[in-house]
Amino acid sequence: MSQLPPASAPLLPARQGLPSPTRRRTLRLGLAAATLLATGGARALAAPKGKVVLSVVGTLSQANAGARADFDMAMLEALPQHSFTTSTPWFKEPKRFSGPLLRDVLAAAGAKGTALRAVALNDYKVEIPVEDALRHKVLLATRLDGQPMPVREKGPLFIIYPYDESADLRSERYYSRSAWQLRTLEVR
Ligand SMILES: Nc1nc2c(c(=O)[nH]1)N[C@H]1C(S)=C(S)[C@@H](COP(=O)(O)O)O[C@H]1N2
Ligand SMILES: [Mo]
Repeated sequence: MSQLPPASAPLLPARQGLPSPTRRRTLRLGLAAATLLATGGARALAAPKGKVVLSVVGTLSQANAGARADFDMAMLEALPQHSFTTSTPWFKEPKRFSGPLLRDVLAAAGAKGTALRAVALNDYKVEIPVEDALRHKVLLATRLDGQPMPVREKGPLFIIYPYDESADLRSERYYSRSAWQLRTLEVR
C-alpha cells in the first residue's frame, strides 16, 4: 500500500490572503493539474519494447513515439504499484485491483493539462478531470485479484476509483469515468 500524496505531485505552497482553505485547496489542485509534472519531465520516458497497451496523446512533454507517449505492460509495472480492495458495480464480491496510479502514469508522460479523454478498445469514450487523479487514489489497474485481465474480462487496463472511500464515488459520475479496456488517454 502507498501513501498520498506521491512524490510525483508535490503540492504548491499555500498562498497568502486567500479567502478559505477550501478555495486554497481548489486553486492548489487546479495549478497542480495544469502543471502536472513540469518537474517529473526531467526523466525521459524509454521506448516500449513489448506490445503497446496504452498511448497518452495531446499536451505532454515525454513523447517516445512521434507525438505520443506509448506504454507497454512492463513500463506500467515499473511505476510504483498500488492496490486496494473495493466493491464495484461490475462484480458481486469486492475485488482487489493493482497497478500504477493514474497520476503517476500522467506524470511519466509529462502530461500537462486539466482534462483527459479516455478512449477504450470498444470505442467507449469519457471525459475525466485530471483533478480526479490528484484528489483520489485512481488506479490504472493492470491486475484483478493479482491476475492480469484479459480483454474479454475488461482488461488489460481498467480505470478504478476507490469507490468504498465515499458515497460520492459510488455514483454514475465516477462509474462512467471507470473505463475498462482503456487504450488511449488524450490530455488537454
Ligand atoms: N470500455 C468501457 N468502459 C465503460 C463502459 C463501456 O461501455 N465501455 N461503460 C461505462 C459506464 S457508462 C458505466 S456506468 C460503468 C458501468 O457500466 P455497466 O453498466 O455496463 O456495468 O462502466 C463504464 N466504463
Ligand atoms: Mo453508465
